[in-house]
Amino acid sequence: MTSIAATTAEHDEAIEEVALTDGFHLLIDALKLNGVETIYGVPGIPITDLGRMMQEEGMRVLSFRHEQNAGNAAAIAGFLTKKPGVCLTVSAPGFLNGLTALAHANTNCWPMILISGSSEREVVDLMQGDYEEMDQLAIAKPLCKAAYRILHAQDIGIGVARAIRAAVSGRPGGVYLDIPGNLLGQVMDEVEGQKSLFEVIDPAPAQRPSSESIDRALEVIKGAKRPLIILGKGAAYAQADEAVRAFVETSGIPYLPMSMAKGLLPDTHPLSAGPARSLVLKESDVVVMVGARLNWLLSHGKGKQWGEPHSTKFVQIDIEPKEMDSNVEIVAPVVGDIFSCLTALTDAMGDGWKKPPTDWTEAVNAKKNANIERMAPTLRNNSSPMNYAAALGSLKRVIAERPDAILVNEGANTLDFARSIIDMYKPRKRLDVGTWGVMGVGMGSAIAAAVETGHPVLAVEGDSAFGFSGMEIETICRYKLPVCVVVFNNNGIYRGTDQNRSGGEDPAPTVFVENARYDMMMEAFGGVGVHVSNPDELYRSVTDAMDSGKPTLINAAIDPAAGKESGNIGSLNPQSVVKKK
Ligand code: ADP
Ligand code: TPW
Ligand code: MG
Repeated sequence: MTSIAATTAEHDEAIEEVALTDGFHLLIDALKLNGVETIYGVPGIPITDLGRMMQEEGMRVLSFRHEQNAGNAAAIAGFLTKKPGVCLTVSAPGFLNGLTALAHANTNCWPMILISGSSEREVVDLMQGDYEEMDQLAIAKPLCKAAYRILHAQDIGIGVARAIRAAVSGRPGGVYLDIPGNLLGQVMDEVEGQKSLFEVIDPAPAQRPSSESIDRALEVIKGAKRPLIILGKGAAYAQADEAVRAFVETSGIPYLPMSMAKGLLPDTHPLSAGPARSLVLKESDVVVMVGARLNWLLSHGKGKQWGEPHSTKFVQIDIEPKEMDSNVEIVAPVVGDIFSCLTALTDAMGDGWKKPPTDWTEAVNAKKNANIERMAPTLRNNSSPMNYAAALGSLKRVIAERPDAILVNEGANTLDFARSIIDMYKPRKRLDVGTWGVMGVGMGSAIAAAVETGHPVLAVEGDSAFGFSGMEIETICRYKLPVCVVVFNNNGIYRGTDQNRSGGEDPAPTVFVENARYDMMMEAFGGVGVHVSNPDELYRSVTDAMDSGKPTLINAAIDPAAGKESGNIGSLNPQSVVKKK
């Protein structure tokens, strides 16, 4: 005989069996199951409720003022954490705003997923003019590593898994995931739904190099008289910090860090050749590229910068086989992940390894010390108006005293001077304009850096660069993030002194309102605003901001005549042959 209790339990079970879930909850559960804890985005149809529910379900949802900044935050979150940063946008215009950041992440080889709501497929495909209609999947495809659309609630688990694996495996990159609005409302059996979700197993498998490639690389390195290691941001991304240190120190080879690889080993390391950059590029005979590409940032591995006649031999370590021979011949390609490749190389060097000839390492050191000495007095000049070196001398001290702080940096002169003046001491502490040299990554990067790491952030921004994402200081204040923004205010792009060549009333295209007070913008949102005009004031106000952790913006008046056209890369500007009469 069945007891009443048993009957009730059976009855409850029957009710449970018909329990339902929907696309909203399946998407949230799939992301959470795969360790996605933070979402960067802007709400609106059809994803407003998704954001609310994500927050309700314990995710951190950071709501921005513009999708490009949310996307830039997700991109840098990917770089910092080795997990895909996720950006959530509305259809068409929001999607397009986020797409710039997705393409930026892809260009930099950082894992990011842009999830965008989209409108009714039936209407989009017949081009019938839906609200924010756009064939987003087709548009995203050429700009990212992979693009997927999920049409059915039962495919959410697979769709999210594919997006995650595509973003982080092999060469990391940007992935687009299209979520038609009506997917979110689709209903299915809860038990079946949960069964369809899973955690991706080993999303970025180790890729070990062949032993032949290791032997070949070592033979080339052994034959070098003037070897050099170049560390790129791929090496920083790989989080193989000890393997990098062991390879550099065991080999005894001087190394040059690319911009975002600064701090992988401290810039004060005896083997750092940073301050002797021109010499080592020109004179080295064998260069070992570690997670760095021979693109424009290295003059494509050829030309005057590399010494003429050109005789440098390249060894290249990269996870992407297609990168080999992209610009010049790679005599020893080593394809695999940085950790596996460097560990194999260091192990194979063994005890009998011969360090590079001392006349080479001594020449590098002599040049390096001479350059450091030559620069020193310009960093201590306390005059007003400040030039770049004087202002950055203060910020160099700040970072030396706070090596855990994250430095965000963009602009032209503001970028180039800061990169060479401010020493970094720890890996992944310098975030900047990346492979494209893009302006506008500043506030997104600063927000993600604070959110993902909990460390204080110092954002050193050209006044033009800052303007691209400046509205996000409201976001910084709203989430009470420990971000100190320093605007290097020279009244314009490169300089604030240009004149309108027609003699007309409009200002020249490169100049802004004179002596603008960006600090007052910060005050409008309840943050701390400070105006400074000499290096001592700058040092004190940044120190106060970093001590307090309060959102702060320091407007640093820089001599409007101090900057150079395009900073260090003025030679890339085309020249007109027409002489003005
Ligand atoms: P930089 O601008 O600092 O010179 P790039 O962005 O040009 O650096 O190059 C980074 C390189 O690192 C890319 O070619 C990418 O494929 C590679 N990479 C990224 N992650 C890894 C990894 N885990 N192992 C090996 N190579 C990697
Ligand atoms: C998305 C072109 C390169 S650098 C720069 C611009 C507009 C601004 C330089 O002025 P800033 O720095 O920031 O005040 P400073 O110290 O030299 O005065 N649009 C995008 N990306 C780029 N790179 C540009 C335009 C550019
Ligand atoms: Mg400027």
